[in-house]
Amino acid sequence: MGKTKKSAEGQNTMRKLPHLSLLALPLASILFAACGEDKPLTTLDPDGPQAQGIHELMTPYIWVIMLIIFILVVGVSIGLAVKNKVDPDELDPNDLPEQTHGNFKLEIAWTIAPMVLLTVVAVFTWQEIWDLEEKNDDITFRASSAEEVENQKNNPLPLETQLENFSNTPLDVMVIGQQWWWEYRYDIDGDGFFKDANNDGVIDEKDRELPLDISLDDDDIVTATELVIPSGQQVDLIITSRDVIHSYWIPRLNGKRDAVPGRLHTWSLESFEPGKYSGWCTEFCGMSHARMRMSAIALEKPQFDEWIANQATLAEIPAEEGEEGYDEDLRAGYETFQANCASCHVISEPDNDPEDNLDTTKNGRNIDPPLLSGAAPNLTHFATRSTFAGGIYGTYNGRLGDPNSNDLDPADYLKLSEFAKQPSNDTYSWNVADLKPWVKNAPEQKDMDPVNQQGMIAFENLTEEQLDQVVAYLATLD
Ligand code: HEC
Ligand SMILES: [Cu+2]
Repeated sequence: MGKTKKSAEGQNTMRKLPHLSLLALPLASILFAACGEDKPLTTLDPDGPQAQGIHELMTPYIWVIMLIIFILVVGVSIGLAVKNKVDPDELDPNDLPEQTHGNFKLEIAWTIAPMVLLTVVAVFTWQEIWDLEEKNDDITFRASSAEEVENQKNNPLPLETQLENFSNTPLDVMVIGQQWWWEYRYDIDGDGFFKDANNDGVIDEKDRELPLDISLDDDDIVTATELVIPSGQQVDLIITSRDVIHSYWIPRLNGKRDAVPGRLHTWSLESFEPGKYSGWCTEFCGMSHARMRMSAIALEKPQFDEWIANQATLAEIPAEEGEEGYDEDLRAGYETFQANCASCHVISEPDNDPEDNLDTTKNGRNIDPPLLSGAAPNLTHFATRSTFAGGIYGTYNGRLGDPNSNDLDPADYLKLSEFAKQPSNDTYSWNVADLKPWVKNAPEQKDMDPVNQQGMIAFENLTEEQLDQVVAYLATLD
């Protein structure tokens, strides 16, 4: 053991250094994480009863249990280190501490203590899980009898009555995950989210078990990415998927719930106040999983009713040449859209030709769905959404269109589409800079695989003029 004092000391510092740098990394990341001004995904700032319940469960775990364990472990370590401190000058490498082998009492203690602790944790966690599940019990899958189906078909209620009934009924929204965006469906006519897909005269679980692209009711309001809800009331969700497993998560409103193809999962959200609540798909779902975002937009109930009433309207078809209000560019944009885009995207518009009845077995689309997933975002009211492409781009320039901002002025949100019509407005303007490259070559803007029927194809064949016209037409979808 011919070690000199110097080399022993050198080794000590060498040994200490990596430990310090290992500590610096987590410390720095905690510090930097706290610096972020916008924290769109925080669970620590709940704003609804469900999220608050989860938060209240978590807080004592962190601050009581973890703090006690932390103090115990660190305290005992420091205490022992201080108690057994040896002056390096007097260090005798052969003077080993007393060697012990096994300590029955200690081992029993440190087996039982965590068991007791975890049991306590489990009881409160189960309690919370049950509370959350109980909230979902309200969701009923409406089954409609033969008469109801017949009646609905022959005497549909006037839109005004539908809206009134809708407003007075607790809100259910269907949420469908798809590579790589979320679809929302509002059952505006009150006959459920499904139709009599197997043609046996009733709408029941047999229809719900069929693939989504034939079982879903075409009459519902269909939108994407932004889940608009009334604040201050519970909204029940029915969550499923068209392709792979996704997971729906709006952290400030509730925990996560998986979207599994072929299954209908129930979940609920409620926000205390109006606002924008960001979310992200949280189950790895392929190439653009990291770009599959969404948000819940909570509005005061009267404003929500206003929003729904607008979503329930059909899109306007730009006037033809010779008709009043003819705009050459808009009409050309519309025609380009019909020729290139309508095979995937639905825009619900008045159908004047009864002969032209869409094949109801194909979910309102008159062609075979060209996508594996079975759908592309419904664009009927595209200009009322503040973000697009799975919430990664703003449809408008300005705060509301910023995917990373949680700012929401509900009044502005409601009249967003008006800003599209006044390009010179400096608060918000139609985001041509992101929309045009998207229409031209979407796979270049967001990784997707259109060859394998996942996502949108590129349109390199469209001229600059045609692209401008299509983007201008999209702005009319208010
Ligand atoms: C092969 C099917 C297909 C065709 C054809 C298609 N799209 Fe798409 N489009 C999609 C899919 C799928 C998405 C969703 C992609 C995503 O967000 O990951 C999408 C997204 C969009 C969006 C964003 C919608 C939103 O709310 O997020 C716009 C706008 C759009 N497409 C416009 C067009 C236009 C204009 C055309 C015609 C020039 C077109 N699309 C042709 C499949 C298609
Ligand atoms: Cu996903």
